[in-house]
Amino acid sequence: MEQEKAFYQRLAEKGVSRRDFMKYCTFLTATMGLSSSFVPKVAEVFAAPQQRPAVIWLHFGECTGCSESVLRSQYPYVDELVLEILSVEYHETIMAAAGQQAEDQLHMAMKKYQGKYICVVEGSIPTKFDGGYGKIAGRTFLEIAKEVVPNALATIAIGACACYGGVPAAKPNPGGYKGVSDAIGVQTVNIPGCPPNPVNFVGSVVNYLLLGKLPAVDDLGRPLFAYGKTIHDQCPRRAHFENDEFVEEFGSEEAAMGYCLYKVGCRGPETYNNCPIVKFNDGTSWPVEAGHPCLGCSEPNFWDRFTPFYEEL
Ligand code: FSX
Ligand code: SF4
Ligand code: F3S
Repeated sequence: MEQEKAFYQRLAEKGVSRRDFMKYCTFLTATMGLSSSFVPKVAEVFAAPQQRPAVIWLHFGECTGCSESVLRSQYPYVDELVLEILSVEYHETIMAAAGQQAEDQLHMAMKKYQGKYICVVEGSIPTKFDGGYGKIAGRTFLEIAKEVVPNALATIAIGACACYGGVPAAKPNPGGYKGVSDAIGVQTVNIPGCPPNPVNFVGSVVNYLLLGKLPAVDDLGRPLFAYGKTIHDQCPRRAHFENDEFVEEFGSEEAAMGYCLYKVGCRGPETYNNCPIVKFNDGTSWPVEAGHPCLGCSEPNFWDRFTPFYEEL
C-alpha cells in the first residue's frame, strides 16, 4: 500500500495522473494481447513491484539507437524502469562507473546473480578474425557474449543488430557480424526494429514479471504479440484503396491507391511489426504516417534484402 502510494506520488510529481497511467496500462495490456481483466495486474507490476529482476545489458556493434529508444519511453520513465521495475546492474551508456570499475561491476553482477539475471544484448557480434573487429577492455565482443549470455536465465536481443546482424552485417560485412543467436548458438527472445519500439521491450519484460515467463515467439524468436501481423495488414493507408468511401473521396481507385506508399518502396507487406498500432514517441507517429515508406527494419537482413529502398518491391 505504502509502496503504491509512493509510486502514484512520484507519478504526480512528473505530471502523470493516475488516469493517464491506467490508460497506459490498458494500452500495454492490449498490445501484449491480454484480456482487459489483466489491466489491474499490469498496473501492479509498475506500482508495487514484487521482484526486480537483475539485468545485465551488453552493447556490441550498433548505434545505441535501441537504448535511446528505451530511454525515451515516456512510461515507464527510465528511472522507474532501471531502478524500480528492473535492477539494471550493468549498462555502459547509463552507468556511472567507467574503466576497471565498470569491468568489476559486470563480474560482480554475474557472480551475484549467476543463472538468474536477464541479459539484454544490443548490437551484433563480429565473428571473423576471432572476433577481432570489436573489443571492450581488451576482450572481443564474442568472448564477452560467450561468458555473459550462457550464464543468464534468459537473453533478450534488442534491435535488428542483436537479433539478426542488422546494419553492421550488411554486405560486404568484412567483420562477419552476426546476431547473438547465430554468433554463439543460443536462443534469444528477439525484439527487432532499427530501432525497436520500447513498448515491445517493456511488454516482454512485463509478461515475464506477470506470468513468470517470456512471451510466446514465432520461428524468428519474435514475440507474437508484437510481430504477429504485417505492417500492411494494420496500415491505415490501406483504407484508402479498400474503402469505397475513400475511393469516392479521391475520385478513383487509382488516386486512392496513390495515397499508399507501395510504389515508392514501402516494405509493409513483407514486414512483421506493430508500428501502425503502437507508433513511436508515445503514440505520436510512425514512418508511414509521417509519409515515409516502411523500410522493413524489423526483418532479418533488411538492409541487403530490401535495398534499394525507394524502389517498388
Ligand atoms: Fe542496431 Fe541498436 Fe539500429 Fe541502432 O543499438 S537496430 S543500428 S537503431 O541502435 O542496434
Ligand atoms: Fe501497405 Fe505500405 Fe501501402 Fe501501408 S503504405 S498500405 S503498409 S504498402
Ligand atoms: Fe521499421 Fe517499418 Fe516500423 S521501417 S519502424 S518496421 S514502419
